[in-house]
Amino acid sequence: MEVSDQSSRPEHDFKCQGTLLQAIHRHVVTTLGNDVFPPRKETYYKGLAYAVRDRLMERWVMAQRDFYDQKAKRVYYLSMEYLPGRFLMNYITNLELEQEVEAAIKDMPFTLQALEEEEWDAGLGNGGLGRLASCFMDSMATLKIPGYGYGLRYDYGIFFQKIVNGYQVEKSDNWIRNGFPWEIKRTGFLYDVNFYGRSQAYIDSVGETRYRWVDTQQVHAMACDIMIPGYGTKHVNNMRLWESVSDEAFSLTHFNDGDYTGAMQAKVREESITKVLYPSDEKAEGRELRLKQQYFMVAATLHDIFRRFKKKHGQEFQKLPDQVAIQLNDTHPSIAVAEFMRRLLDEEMVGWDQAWEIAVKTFAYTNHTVLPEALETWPVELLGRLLPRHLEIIYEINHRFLEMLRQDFPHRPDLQNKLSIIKEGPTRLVRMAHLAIIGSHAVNGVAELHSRIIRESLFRDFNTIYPDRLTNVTNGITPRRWLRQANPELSQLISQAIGDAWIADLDQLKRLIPLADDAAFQQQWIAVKRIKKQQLSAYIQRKLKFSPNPDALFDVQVKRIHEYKRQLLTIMHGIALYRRLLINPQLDMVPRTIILAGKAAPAYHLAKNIIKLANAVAEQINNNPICQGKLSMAFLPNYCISQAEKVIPGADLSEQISTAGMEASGTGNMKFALNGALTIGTLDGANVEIMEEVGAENIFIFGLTSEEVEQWREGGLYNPRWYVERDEELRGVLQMISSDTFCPGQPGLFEPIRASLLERGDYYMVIADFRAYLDRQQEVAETYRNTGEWARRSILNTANMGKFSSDRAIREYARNIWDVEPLR
Ligand code: HBZ
Ligand code: IMP
Repeated sequence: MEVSDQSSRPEHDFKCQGTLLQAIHRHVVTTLGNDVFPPRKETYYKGLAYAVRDRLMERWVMAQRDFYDQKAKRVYYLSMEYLPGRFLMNYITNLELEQEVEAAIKDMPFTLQALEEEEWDAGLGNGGLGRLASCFMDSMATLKIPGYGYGLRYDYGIFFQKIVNGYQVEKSDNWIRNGFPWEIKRTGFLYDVNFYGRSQAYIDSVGETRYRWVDTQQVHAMACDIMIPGYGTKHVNNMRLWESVSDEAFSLTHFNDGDYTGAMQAKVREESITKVLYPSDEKAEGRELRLKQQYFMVAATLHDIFRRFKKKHGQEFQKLPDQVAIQLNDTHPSIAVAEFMRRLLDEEMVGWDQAWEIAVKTFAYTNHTVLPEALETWPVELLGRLLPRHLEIIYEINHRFLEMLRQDFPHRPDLQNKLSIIKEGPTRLVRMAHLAIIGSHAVNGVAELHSRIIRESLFRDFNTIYPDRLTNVTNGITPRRWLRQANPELSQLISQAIGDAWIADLDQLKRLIPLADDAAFQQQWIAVKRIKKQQLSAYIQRKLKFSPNPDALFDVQVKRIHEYKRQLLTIMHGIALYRRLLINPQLDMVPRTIILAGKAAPAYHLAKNIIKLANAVAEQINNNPICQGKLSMAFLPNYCISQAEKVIPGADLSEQISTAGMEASGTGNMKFALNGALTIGTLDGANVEIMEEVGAENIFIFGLTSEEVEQWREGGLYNPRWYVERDEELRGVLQMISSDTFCPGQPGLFEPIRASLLERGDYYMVIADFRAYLDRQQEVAETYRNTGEWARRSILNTANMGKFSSDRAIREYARNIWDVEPLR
């Protein structure tokens, strides 16, 4: 199908306008079937959502035309997870509609903020990896890069966390229950996705052996589109999430047999592929349904990519790498390498060598973790049963790869086993990271330190054989959501001082540097922080029924709960302060509120035990009169994007205290510093680069370095008991954890925590860093007493965050990995 060329198309051949209020009313009445009177929050939220969406739709169609007209190279970001959070304010911010919206609803009995609260977060991801994908969507659109985000539209996103009696309880997250006004469902637009069956060889018309995949079972993929507007541009990108729908033709045979319930069961089975997001981060999920999800996303996406390519370029597949870049967000979508080969070999009849060259030029892979338990492998048996043709292709890729090693590295026979895609053993495994590395022209880590660890240790031998393939792109965050939108008060202060160009060019924040020493500006800065702390305190009041004093130091750690992230250290510090007060109730200390939030993977028992400990300690501290006005602690339930937007701007101190070498990058660290929090952190992930940007004197660094951690582990040099014997306070804290101080009537409740530290070797070296951490915290408190000095450092943190804009990260991907240019 050819679309008429641009010369025959009128410049602006459609108009969908009118005032915003008219549009809201029209949607309330005609789309939602409601009366505009009396105005109800829920219907006005939706009416406004549709009205705002309309404004975008027109731009979106124009942008899509531009892609084709300019024959632009397109970027496809493949990710099993996205965490976009709420859309309403994002659209309003990026369309710069704030004032128009305020004017439209000025006579309503509710505020824009109240309407915003009507929206349920789209929580289609676990944590950093998913949120990074969403920040990248925002930056690609802002930079006018023709980019698509492809993923899955899970019916149930990351579970809703309740805290019941101090324990995490998971509730299903039925996020679309009240409808989702931002998506456009392409109900008539379905692709088949195949599973199972077998590979069949045949001789084609020119006498070549070819293969086809037969006797498969089919599921359909339906496209659901969400528009992604850029800031300060009319450019709009698309995020396409696939939903699985059942094959009615398949079920029809059952209906004809009169087996109504059998047919319904088949329908339910098929629809279940996109039913729910797997809730574990940093741990590979070995279940068949997870591999099905991955292949389902990949197969539908590549179908779309090939369709779009062929529409303009027919069978000229040698042009594919000039027209298409595919980025794999971790190994989760890496079966795409095999599917891409299958399409070229079996469906487009391209020869192996040419197909492989095209594949490698097209793919790139981002690694987000060094944790061994997170590196995905699939049993050969499972992959071969679900995707028999793909296993054959993987074998062939591996065979040729190992042959290349034999020829080019004859003196390194060890590489055969180490680098093979197949890991031999009682259960033979397919190593997805190896497939992704071999099938990509670029592999990147997400912070300098992480990329160095990848090159020198995790993928060291790959770095030897492909010396230019492993590279770095340090992560970034979008300043639109994480400053402009989450902190309008600070944004306004900054814009008053230096103009608003920083929103699209974050390096402009450097112009705040001279103001860091300006006493009047410091006062304004402190006043804004105080407002954000008051708002956070009110939020805590709503959630937990107590409101921390906004003059206390707000000490915050919010992220997924993980041993390597060491929430335990934060809790142990809280216990140590509490213990000091128990020993000396008159102690003069800087008032502090410790705020924690985060979800634990449902099967991660120790992480859930840590949540219980946090809640138990908080309850005692908050109810003990000696802590009044000096120390309080809050564990906020259900950490999610919209909660992060409330918590981060209210933080004074940002805790980024992972064991060095374990956190690939972190992006929360960037969000806090951008909002003027000072960081207490280890030399891990992007903290290292944050220190370089803000200066070592404006950040509180402590603890072992990644080199030390590695040496100590390898040499078996580390003995936590050595520290315990020498540190009376540490002993006291551990004693309080392992006694029934925080679990009266349930002795032994926190024994697993004590055992992990003292019996099982303290793998994450909590004990080793305890003293250094407490000393640094003491220094934090002393610094906080000096309000002017604290404000100065806070301003300098914000001022030096330019590097951590996801716009910078996307420019690096575009230039160094994708070779794409922004649209004209
Ligand atoms: O990706 C995170 C890293 O831990 C963090 O350091 C980094 O900043 C961020 C963005 O690069 N990784 C994750 O969030 N990983 C997951 O959420 C995950 C989800 C499913 C899995 C494995 C990992 O099967
Ligand atoms: P798709 O994502 O390739 O299906 O295209 C999305 C939109 O781009 C379509 O709905 C059209 O608005 C526009 N479009 C599709 N094909 C062409 C073309 O060949 N030239 C110009 N615009 C096109």
